[in-house]
Amino acid sequence: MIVDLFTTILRIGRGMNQQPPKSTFSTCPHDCPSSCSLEVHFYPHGDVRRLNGAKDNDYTAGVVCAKVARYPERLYHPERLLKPMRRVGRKGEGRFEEVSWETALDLIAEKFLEVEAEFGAQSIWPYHYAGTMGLVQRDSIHRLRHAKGYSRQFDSFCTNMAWTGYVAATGSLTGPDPREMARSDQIVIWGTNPVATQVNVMTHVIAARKKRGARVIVVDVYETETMKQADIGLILKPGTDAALACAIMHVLFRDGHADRDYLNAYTDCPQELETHLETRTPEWAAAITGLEVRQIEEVANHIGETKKTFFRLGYGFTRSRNGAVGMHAAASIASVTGCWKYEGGGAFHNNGGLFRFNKEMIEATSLKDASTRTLDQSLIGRILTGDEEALLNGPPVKALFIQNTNPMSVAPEQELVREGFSRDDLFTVVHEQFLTETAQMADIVLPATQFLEHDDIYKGGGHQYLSLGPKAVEPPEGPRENIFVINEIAKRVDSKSHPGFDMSARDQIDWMLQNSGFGTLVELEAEKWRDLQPDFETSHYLNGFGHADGKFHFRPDWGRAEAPNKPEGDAVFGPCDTMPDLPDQWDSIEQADEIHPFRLATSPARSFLNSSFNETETSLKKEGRPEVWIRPDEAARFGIEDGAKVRMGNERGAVTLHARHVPSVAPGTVISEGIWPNASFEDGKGINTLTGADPVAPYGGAAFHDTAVWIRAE
Ligand SMILES: Nc1nc2c(c(=O)[nH]1)N[C@H]1C(S)=C(S)[C@@H](COP(=O)(O)OP(=O)(O)OC[C@H]3O[C@@H](n4cnc5c(=O)[nH]c(N)nc54)[C@H](O)[C@@H]3O)O[C@H]1N2
Ligand SMILES: Nc1nc2c(c(=O)[nH]1)N[C@H]1C(S)=C(S)[C@@H](COP(=O)(O)OP(=O)(O)OC[C@H]3O[C@@H](n4cnc5c(=O)[nH]c(N)nc54)[C@H](O)[C@@H]3O)O[C@H]1N2
Ligand code: SF4
Ligand SMILES: [Mo]
Repeated sequence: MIVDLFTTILRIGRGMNQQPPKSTFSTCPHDCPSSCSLEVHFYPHGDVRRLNGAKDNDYTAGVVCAKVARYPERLYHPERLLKPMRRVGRKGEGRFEEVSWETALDLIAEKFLEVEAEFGAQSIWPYHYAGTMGLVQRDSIHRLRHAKGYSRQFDSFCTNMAWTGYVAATGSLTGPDPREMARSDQIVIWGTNPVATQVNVMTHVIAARKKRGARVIVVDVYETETMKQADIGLILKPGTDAALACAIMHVLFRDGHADRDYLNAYTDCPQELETHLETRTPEWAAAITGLEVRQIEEVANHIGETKKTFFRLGYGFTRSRNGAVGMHAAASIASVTGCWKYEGGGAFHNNGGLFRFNKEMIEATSLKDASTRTLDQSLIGRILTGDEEALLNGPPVKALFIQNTNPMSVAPEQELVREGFSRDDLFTVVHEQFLTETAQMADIVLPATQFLEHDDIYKGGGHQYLSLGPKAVEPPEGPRENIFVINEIAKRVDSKSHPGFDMSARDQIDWMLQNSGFGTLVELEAEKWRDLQPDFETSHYLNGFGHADGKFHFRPDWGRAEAPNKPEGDAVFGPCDTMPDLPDQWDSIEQADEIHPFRLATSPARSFLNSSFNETETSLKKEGRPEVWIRPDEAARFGIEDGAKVRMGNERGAVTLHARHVPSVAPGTVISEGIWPNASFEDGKGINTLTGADPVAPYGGAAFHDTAVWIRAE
């Protein structure tokens, strides 16, 4: 009796302690270089109230973008998927009926086994991308793929040209500590729009301006929100960045700003570069870029005179058919001035190379069969419509299992993508948080948890932190995490066994950390995040660059260059043999012509993240409607009034949207911000109707900002 009473008191006491906490920490899972460390605040009843940037993380520094600060809008969205569903209407009609998880998983397994028996395992294509950047929930799909010998995926949407170009130069996907921007005298923000795409860059840039009066230079194809905050904005024609870089280097050599000691010690062929650049004058570059000679001279002079110049090189300017060459040329400027030597100097793109993990349990790498074909994710339209070359002469794709991506919206060559997804003989499973345009094409739709409802671990791209995102709240009844679905399918399809299929997300994280020399989960949990920035000399390549000869390469061996995204085997993409030997303008872009007088860049919208957040009302309201921005003088020549409805098209298709007159766009260029839902365009065809999927040199990638178009008033 007394014992009973005692335990009751204990239980009550414990119950009180178990009150939901007021706040906890997490990491933003979205596909964004900032990978912000978050504080998550709760209501007393346990629901998430708001998110803000962690103040005690010195990269995030208390700041997150507005769309993530409003996260409860996405977490508690009334249209969130809550139940597994099976299609009852025609393909794409959007009519589904609810089924139990058990039924849904059994149906999937039955169909996958049937397809495998008839067409082979490679006719099933697990298709994913970076809707969550968590290593466990994003990459576990490979475990199923490798255990079954399903087709592999070549990731080409995003990073290929940028990483290849940077690593061709430096030999390593690392660089100066991005926090050093705050201690810089001049920051060149090149081909990225951080106000929209990675807001934390601006925190450090603004600190440098306030504390040191640093100058901010922005290079883009129109006046972005970032450029509006700059001291100097250079608006050039898309795909001409290498010409600008060459002319800047020409001036640096000409005017005595080249650091000859640095060049001789740290670079492969400075003399050849100088000779080669003799004809790459500002006049030459002005004709290509649309800039004025005076602008190029001015910026070159600032770069020459300011030793502590930090080049923050983005992805945007590499989404062109010559993107790797552009990135390599821009990074080369830092090696001509030798600004790598200084704190607050050098050229930074991404820190992905700092994170070296053993992912055996997540990915079952040991089960990978090198002979299994690797299908290019950007070519999904061609693949689903039976293009032999895109299928690598293998069997047709008869079943898709999709997590973390929305190809019916984000993939290029949408006409083919739509045709492919509409096939009656294609069995499509989509595991999603919302009924996206891809989920609408599915045979089976499965509801997914959101990041606050599952455990995961994240690595920085735009910074150097390894961060944890522990589960913070219970999901509603229904949605399940990615690894649940993967492990349950594996059980049902006669998969090879692997211990990874029996591990929780926390077990996975702990195993990966321990087997990669990063301690344990419990240790990381106590720290929340860990700073992996190497020492100053290493970060600034003062002990040598990443290539075998320790030099910065002005002369990359395109086609043989080492790159993080280099495909296995000898595959080369695009006309590799005509790539320039030294930094130079390379005319491989989709040129404007009489029929297609404009070049289109599909720059990011601030309130969307790719196609994510285009389901939230606040973001939709802030962005307005799909538009194309055109210079008033050029619009006038084509009789296009401000606000007019227009058709924009090329050989790949046409879209209907509204024109807006914007004077600060590069000549001959038009801008359409954001990946809007297809349904927000008048005839249901979205912006990627116009973009091409042709793999670009040297190692693939989609040239989303490199599209020639015609425009006519409706
Ligand atoms: N709000 C928001 N944030 C995002 C995203 C989003 O869609 N919206 N997407 C996320 C993803 S997946 C990624 S990979 C990153 C990408 O982030 P960024 O590195 O910023 O790259 P992009 O967003 O492709 O484009 C950046 C800028 O490049 C410009 N640009 C286009 N062509 C050229 C060119 O030829 N030369 C130059 N100099 N500039 C050019 C565009 O106009 C745009 O302003 O952002 C992430 N963050
Ligand atoms: N026109 C044009 N097109 C582009 C670009 C461009 O600049 N212009 N940018 C390209 C680039 S850089 C990229 S990276 C791609 C990105 O394209 P996507 O990879 O498709 O990126 P998101 O739109 O963020 O879509 C991710 C989806 O994953 C879902 N998701 C998020 N978390 C989870 C989860 O835990 N589990 C499951 N099952 N699902 C989840 C989200 O709800 C969302 O629908 O788009 C490319 N497309
Ligand atoms: S800036 Fe990027 S990483 Fe940070 S909260 Fe926004 S989407 Fe997430
Ligand atoms: Mo991306």
